[in-house]
Amino acid sequence: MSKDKAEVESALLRALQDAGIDSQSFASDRGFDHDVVVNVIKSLHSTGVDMVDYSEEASVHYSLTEAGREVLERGSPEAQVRESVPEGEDGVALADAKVGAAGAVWDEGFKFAMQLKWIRLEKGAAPRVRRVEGVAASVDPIRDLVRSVAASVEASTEPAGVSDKDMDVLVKKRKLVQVTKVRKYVATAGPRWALVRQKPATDLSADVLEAVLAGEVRFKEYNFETLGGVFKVGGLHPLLKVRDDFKSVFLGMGFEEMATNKWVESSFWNFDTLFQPQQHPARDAHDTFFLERPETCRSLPADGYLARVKEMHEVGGAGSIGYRYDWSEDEARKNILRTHTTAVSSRMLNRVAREIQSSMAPFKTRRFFSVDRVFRNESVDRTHLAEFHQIEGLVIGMRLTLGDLLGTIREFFAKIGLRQLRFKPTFNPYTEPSMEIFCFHPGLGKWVEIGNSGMFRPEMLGPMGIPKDVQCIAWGLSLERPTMILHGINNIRDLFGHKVDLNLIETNPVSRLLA
Ligand code: FB9
Repeated sequence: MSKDKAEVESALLRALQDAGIDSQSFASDRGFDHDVVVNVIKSLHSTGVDMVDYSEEASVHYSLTEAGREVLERGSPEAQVRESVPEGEDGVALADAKVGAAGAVWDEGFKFAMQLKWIRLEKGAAPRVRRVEGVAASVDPIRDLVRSVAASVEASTEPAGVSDKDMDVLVKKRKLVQVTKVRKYVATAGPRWALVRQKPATDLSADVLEAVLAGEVRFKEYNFETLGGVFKVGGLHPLLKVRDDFKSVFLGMGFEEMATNKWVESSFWNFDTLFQPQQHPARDAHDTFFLERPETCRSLPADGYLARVKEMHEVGGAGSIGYRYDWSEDEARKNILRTHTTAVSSRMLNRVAREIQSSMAPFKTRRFFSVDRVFRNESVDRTHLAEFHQIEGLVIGMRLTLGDLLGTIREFFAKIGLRQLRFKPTFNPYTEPSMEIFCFHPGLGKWVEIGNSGMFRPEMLGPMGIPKDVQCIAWGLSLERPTMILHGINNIRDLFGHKVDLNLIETNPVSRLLA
């Protein structure tokens, strides 16, 4: 505490021993800064141990203007005019009086002196001014009330015995006194007043507890209104928050998360196992990022699966006529950045097929999901970059139908509040039937495409060895689109990339899909 503040506090606590104080008088009597006095009063009150009580009052302070000081020094203009008129019948010529001792204040003083009947004017060819003698008690000697009020104001900022009406004239009409509105604090000793500040107890120890029980100390009151500290900490990127929400939805529906840490994938898993022909335009360098190093994948399956995939592409099987072309293993070995997480789904399904074949137990439905980055060598625009996060869900089970796919999709999107859905037939190389998913977005007031879906083809599941009565339904969407809509972001560069506004990443209340 600064010396001034400590001195004020000590003087204040001593003063309160005898009586209450008002901050204005206390400060002016002791030459303290009024703001410091007020701070000390409030600080003692907020110690939480009732040392000092106070109330706040609005009051008015009067002080003399420059003209008021002139009056205090020389008397009011009317008194000066009266004094400038000589005693006796002759008085003085008006013309002489105007330039006499009261010349500087003649106009104002003459008017008031006439009103007070301190002087009288004898008109004529040569007007003269005479004193009025002995007519009223105020006249001889005159009682210069204006000067006496000025003296009262000089003596106290709140002069007693001056009527509001008189003060109003001096303030508004004659501009001899000015008014300052001030707030004053009337302080009194609280129930736990002491000459020295009492610190409330904030720690809990045996000694403190003993002192509290003895009534010597009190615990500091909890302040439930106080705000917690704002800590500048890192924040989750909105995409990751929405990713968490979708993961929660999947986990809540009994889905297991697939491992998605292979961003570099072989064309075999990304395309061939999905029955996507090697001439498909999506496999062209204009749509896919091919790696230079390592250009090819060395570890393709050696358990006959590759041969079955090759056969399915070339001659078909399981009711399919295949694509009737010479399937190239070299093409399949080309390394790429995966273009969809369906490559991950394909690896997982192949593993499930191995489990089915190696287990005698009846097959139980399995549910898997993935959320991770995928890469497309496409032209970028306001809403598309060369990469995005794909969300994919799949269910593999006995005799699943399109109805199961529709129902699962409805259940999934309902959990993020999208219930008004429509399905539109479409084509995917690896699913049949396939459907685009639309929802009517109340916020946007229009139908929005929210994903794609389908039943994996037998040409995909067959070479894996998945039994014919086991089907697999799947759907996918992106992470960026819902996140951009949630944040009202129109340009994906405001969400993802080096131009992102970091404030978006810190505290942003909007960024959850789920309540
Ligand atoms: O996410 C997409 N749209 C979307 C999703 C949610 C959403 O929520 C808002 C709160 C309301 C809003 C919009 N789409 C898919 C549709 C379009 O945005 C589309 O223009 C962009 N698509 C991406 C691919 O485009 C290069 C989104 C991405 C996409 C498309 C298809 C799949 C996954 C992602 C798939 C699949 C699939 C199909 C069958 C079997 C397995 C996977």
